[in-house]
Amino acid sequence: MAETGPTDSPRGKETAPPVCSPEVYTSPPPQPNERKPGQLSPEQVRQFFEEGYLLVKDYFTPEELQPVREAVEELVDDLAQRMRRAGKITDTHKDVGLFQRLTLLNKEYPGAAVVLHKKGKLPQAFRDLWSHERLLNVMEQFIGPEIAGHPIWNLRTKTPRNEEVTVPWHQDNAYLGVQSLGTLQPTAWIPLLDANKDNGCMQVVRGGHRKGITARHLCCVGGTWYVELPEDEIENTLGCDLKNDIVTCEVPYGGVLFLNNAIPHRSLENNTDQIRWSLDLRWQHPDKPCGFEGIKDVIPMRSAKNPDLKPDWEKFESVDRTANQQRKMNNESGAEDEFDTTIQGPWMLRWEIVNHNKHTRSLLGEDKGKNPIWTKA
Ligand SMILES: O=C(O)CCC(=O)C(=O)O
Ligand SMILES: [Fe+2]
Repeated sequence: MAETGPTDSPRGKETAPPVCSPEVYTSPPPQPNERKPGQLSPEQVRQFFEEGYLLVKDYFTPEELQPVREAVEELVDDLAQRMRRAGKITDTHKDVGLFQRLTLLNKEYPGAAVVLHKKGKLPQAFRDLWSHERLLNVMEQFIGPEIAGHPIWNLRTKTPRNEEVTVPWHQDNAYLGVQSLGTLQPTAWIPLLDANKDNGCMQVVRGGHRKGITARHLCCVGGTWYVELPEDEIENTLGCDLKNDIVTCEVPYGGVLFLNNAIPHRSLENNTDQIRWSLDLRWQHPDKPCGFEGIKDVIPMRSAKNPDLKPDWEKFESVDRTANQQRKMNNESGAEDEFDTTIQGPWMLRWEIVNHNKHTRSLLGEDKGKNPIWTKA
């Protein structure tokens, strides 16, 4: 397990990087002997571990992703109807298509995009994609034959010019507890349309994972719940050269961007009039710490030891991840309100809070005595 840095830091705040675990992020496991559908070439596996990311175009056909688009359409429709019933909006914009409807809902009820992002419901099409045989064959190449889904997965509701869905520089490890520093947790980032620099595709800092350090992040950016990895940390602590190492990852529809959990990345602003929908799904070895202990467990998906294993979706879905995060942060009322537009999570305890907003302020609520590990920043 990873240790934190100096012990004289305020409890719950990390002021120095934890010890390094470079080999976790840079060493592939023994590769499978059999050829299986969707597997990557040895060169692609090498790139994932050496550069910290891998872009694969044409991984899915449009037909394979169509059910995912339809499931998102249904989620938006369901949200619109619930908001109208609750008197939050008057027009559900029923006839507006997938790439615009949520923007209109968000105009009438600012935060609708956040409410949907928080929802965390897994329609069948999302389950099928996450446990897709070809993706699990890739995960076997990255983490070995024991594979579980990580509790943090997201539907990104990236409406145009919306700070709340523009994610600043970070390492995914920064959103988790220090105990998972020794766990490789690859992400598949899958857009539901062509993602490009105009509609807010991802950028990565090539090689920023190699030291296996989670550098010092700050909390929280602007009016959001996001932590930020300052650029000087990326250069000085992670040893990257931002002039040369930033890679803009335009991913065509059907493509997948694989990300290592220690690589710095961000998403650009969406300057178009279309919503840049994407899903990010994560996996890890089922027995290793996931960094989200006490909030939600991993979901085992495939096991060489137990070839009959099937994901237990009902059990996984019975735990509301976001509401649990909020409860842990003493925001009981936010957890109960289905239209609450704030997000709180354990990362707010881990990093120094240099900017307060509505998301962090709830931590200062009446109930803070219940949360003795939190110290006012
Ligand atoms: O899609 C985005 O805007 C951010 C995605 C991200 O940070 C991730 O997949 O880890
Ligand atoms: Fe991320």
